[in-house]
Amino acid sequence: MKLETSDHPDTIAAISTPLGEAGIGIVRLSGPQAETIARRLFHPNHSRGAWRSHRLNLGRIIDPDGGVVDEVLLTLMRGPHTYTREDVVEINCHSGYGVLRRILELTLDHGARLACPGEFTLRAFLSGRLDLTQAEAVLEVIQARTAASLKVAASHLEGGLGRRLRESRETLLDLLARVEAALDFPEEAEELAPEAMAPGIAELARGLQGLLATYQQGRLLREGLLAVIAGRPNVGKSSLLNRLLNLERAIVSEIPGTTRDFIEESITLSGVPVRLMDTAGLREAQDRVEEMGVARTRERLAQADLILYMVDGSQPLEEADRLGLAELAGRPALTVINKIDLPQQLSENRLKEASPFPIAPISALTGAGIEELKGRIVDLALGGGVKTQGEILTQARHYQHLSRCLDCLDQALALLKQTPVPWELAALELQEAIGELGEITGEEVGDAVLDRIFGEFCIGK
Ligand SMILES: Nc1nc2c(ncn2[C@@H]2O[C@H](COP(=O)(O)OP(=O)(O)OP(=O)(O)O)[C@@H](O)[C@H]2O)c(=O)[nH]1
Ligand SMILES: [Mg+2]
Repeated sequence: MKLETSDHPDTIAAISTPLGEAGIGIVRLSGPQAETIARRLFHPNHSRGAWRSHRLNLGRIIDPDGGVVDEVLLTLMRGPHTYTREDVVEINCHSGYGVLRRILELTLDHGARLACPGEFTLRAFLSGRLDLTQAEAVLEVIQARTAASLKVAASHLEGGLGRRLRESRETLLDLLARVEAALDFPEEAEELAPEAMAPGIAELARGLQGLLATYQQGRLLREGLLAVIAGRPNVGKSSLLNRLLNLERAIVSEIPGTTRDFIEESITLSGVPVRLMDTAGLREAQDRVEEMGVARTRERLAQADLILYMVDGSQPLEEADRLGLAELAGRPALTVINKIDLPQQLSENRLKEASPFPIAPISALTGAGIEELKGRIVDLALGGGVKTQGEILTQARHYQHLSRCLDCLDQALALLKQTPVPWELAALELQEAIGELGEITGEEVGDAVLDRIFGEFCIGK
């Protein structure tokens, strides 16, 4: 995508709704020619007041080759009170491949250019209507799959995160200005007291550290949590998957080694999207296919945000379980004792010796303990409850820049402790910290980064 910096941008057009059969589809135009193009195509049913801004008009799109294309509702929105701050036209037509394509074609014939992915939102960013965190939040809102992730995305779209980071950036800019002034006028440098400056930086860093710590939860809210069910064959892994899905999704049988590949399905627990994975039972494989299945289980275990290690309560703990649990040490995991409806052979004490993880007793057959298990999955993954209040980081890009910003602030604080204080170096660290925050909000961001961010959008957004 080429970023336009000229004073005479093109007028862009795109189909903004999914291309398919439905009640309504929308073709959107933005740019200086939007109204001119609309006037050529659209014949209002009532000419009086038809071209007033921000009004809905009933009329028809006329094909220059003859005939009516569709009856539509057209809205002309003159800038700057629009999504892009440019003139915007939205044509609500019937949604069908033929209709949408033809109307788009006609706008292009009359001088519009097909929009690049995310170009409407890019224009909203370039015109200053949205900061970069808000522009990214547009995609986040669209992709949100649960009420909780939508709430966080919507608050980003409101601009709370951007505001908070801009305030921090302003504070750092003030500090930097004081250091630089003193460097430019060395006679005043003595007035620079590191003791006066360090507490402010430390406090700012503490606040940003708190924000950084929200990323673990934010990422899970946005991307979902990968929970992998693992354990020896026949302990009831597939039965648990089915129970949590309320669906006979995976084959369950009394023959050990039934599941040979992994099976992934999505559920929502307390507003958190969970990708739930059933895997092939862990044991010495009996043939090539099972061997491949077990290798896949190990791969998925390495990627898991949470492991549900299942043991069979109606059997004594096996050496293989002890080894399996030991292997998981240090990982986020839960030991699930299944089949508690049967007479129990498993000694909880021995299990506790072998398992450093919290223990959840269930019966996948009767459903006992399943609600408690659901609660514990969410608690463990999020470290206690879902937080949707306050600012939460959800994007890897933001996390990286904020981490780097904090590294620079740490460096700056270390420099302030030296005598004499190497002020030039401290100024450089502050500058870099400011730059990292500016990358997040978009105040200091390169075209390549914008290309990457907006390239993820669909055309028409
Ligand atoms: N009594 C009882 N039987 C269960 C329970 N959960 C599963 N089973 C039975 O245990 C057997 C194995 O269940 P699966 O869900 O196929 O076990 P799995 O761990 O997926 O086995 P593999 O795919 O071979 O690794 C089946 O006969 C199930 O009906 C339970 O809670 N109670
Ligand atoms: Mg299975």
